[in-house]
Parts: sequence; C-alpha cells; structure tokens
Amino acid sequence: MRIKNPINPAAALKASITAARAAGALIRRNFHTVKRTKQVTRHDIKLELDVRSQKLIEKALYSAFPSISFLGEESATGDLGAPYRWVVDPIDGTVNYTYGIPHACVSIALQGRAPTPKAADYEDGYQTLVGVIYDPFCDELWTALRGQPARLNGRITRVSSRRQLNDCIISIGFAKTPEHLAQTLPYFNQMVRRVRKIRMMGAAALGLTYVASGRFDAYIERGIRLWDIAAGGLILESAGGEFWHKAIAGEYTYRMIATNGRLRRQLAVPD
Ligand code: LIP
Repeated sequence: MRIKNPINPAAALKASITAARAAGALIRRNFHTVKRTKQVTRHDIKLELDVRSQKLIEKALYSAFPSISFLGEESATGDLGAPYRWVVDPIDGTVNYTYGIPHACVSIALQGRAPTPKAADYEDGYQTLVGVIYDPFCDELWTALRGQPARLNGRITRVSSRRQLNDCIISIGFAKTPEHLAQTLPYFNQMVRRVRKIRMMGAAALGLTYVASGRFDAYIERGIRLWDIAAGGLILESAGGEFWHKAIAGEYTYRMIATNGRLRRQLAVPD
C-alpha cells in the first residue's frame, strides 16, 4: 500500500523531541508535589498528571501534524486505522513516579501503515518510523529513525555483545493482571538461577532503551501494551538488538522478548 502525502520522518522526529522534553519538564517539576490519583487498582495507579502530560504532548504534536491520529495510554483521538498514528505513553513508570522513585520517562512513536505485510512490525499492519524516549531524571534522550542508527543524547548507541546467560543482566517485567503475574513467576524462578542478575525496574520503555545501550542484555515481559513498547522497539532494533513480540489477548497487548540479538534462544519462553 503506497501512502499519499508521506510524512517527513525528520520533521516528525523534531516535533516528538520537543513534545517529549516539554512533558519531561512537567513530570520533573511535579516530582515532589502531592500526586493526585485518577484510578488505583491492585497492581496499578493512574495519575491526573498522566492525563496532563498526554494533553501537552497531543497538543504539541497536533500543532505540527494536524492530520495524524493519536493513540495514547490515557485516551485516543482520530481514526486509529489511518495511514499514520502517534503511539504515546505520557508517563511510563507511573507507579515508580507516584512513590517518588526517579525511574520514569515519556515515550513517543510515529507509526505508519507498512507498504507490504512483510514490512509490518505488528500484526495490525503498522511499522514504527520514529521513536523518542526521554528520561527527565537522568536527562537522557533516546531517538531513532527507521533505517538509521539509534542515538542517546545525540551519540550512536549499541547493544551489548554478551552471548552467555551467566554473564548477563536481564530485566523482567511483571504486568498488572494476576494471570500475567502467575505466568511470569515460574519463568523468573527458572531464569534467576541462570543469569548474573535480574533487574525489575517498572518502566518498559526504559527497559528497552537500557538493552539498546548495552546496560541490560535482555528484557522480557508478558502483558505489555503497545504504548509501552512502540518507540523502544524501534530504538532497540536500530541499536542492533532483536525486538521479538507477539500479540496476545487484550487490546494492544503483547508478550515480548527484547535482546541484544544473541540470546533469544536461551531465553525462550514456553507458550
Ligand atoms: C508500566 C510498564 C511496566 C509494567 C507495568 C506498567 P505504565 O507502564 O512500563 O513495564 O510492568 O505494569 O504497564 O503503566 O507505568 O505506563
């Protein structure tokens, strides 16, 4: 499928960086303020600030690209089957942020309908063209344009070259539902004996960028959502890594094995 009036990826990257930095500043400014919750469940918290951050990002992106639809963690606008869509997590790591743990970020991806089914990254026919992840606490900005090397604060960044699990630090995420927790615990139990260390950081987008920059050698999570992984997946692949993911039950829900490109067989998760 050929898209009429293709979007200029470099211009989309510029607009995404501006929006990510603005949302990052909002998140940073409110770090020590009382957090107003919008929704609290057994394993998750949603803040009013999640909505404010998303509104700020949506406004900034809309002013630059009024025709592109918007799929955010908090809400969606426009035709989500359109040739292009933004996929945004306004605060990834909200529970960390709520508890005053400075490990959270903004994640912005631009996706387009793939020209052929083979070129699609996701089962619904989309591919990620631009990825931006900004950590306002470490002032770290990861960026990627499809087909170009990934960058951290402007410098090319690469995955690690470790091949043996017992040399590796892997990250495992525990999603929000009792089912995903129950499915992940036996895997955690198995892996903790086979790797150097396991880290559970609570922000999927940073989990992917940490693999992209060789800090982790792999990151695994079941029950993760598209807005948590869209930008990070492109950044990881553009840094030489492997971003294996598969749609599972639930809207925009996936299971994922993200690695430095040398470990998936050793990490394989039974169905
Ligand atoms: C979080 C993810 C994390 C996962 C949490 C939650 P949020 O995203 O980054 O990996 O384990 O359950 O989904 O809700 O902070 O944007």
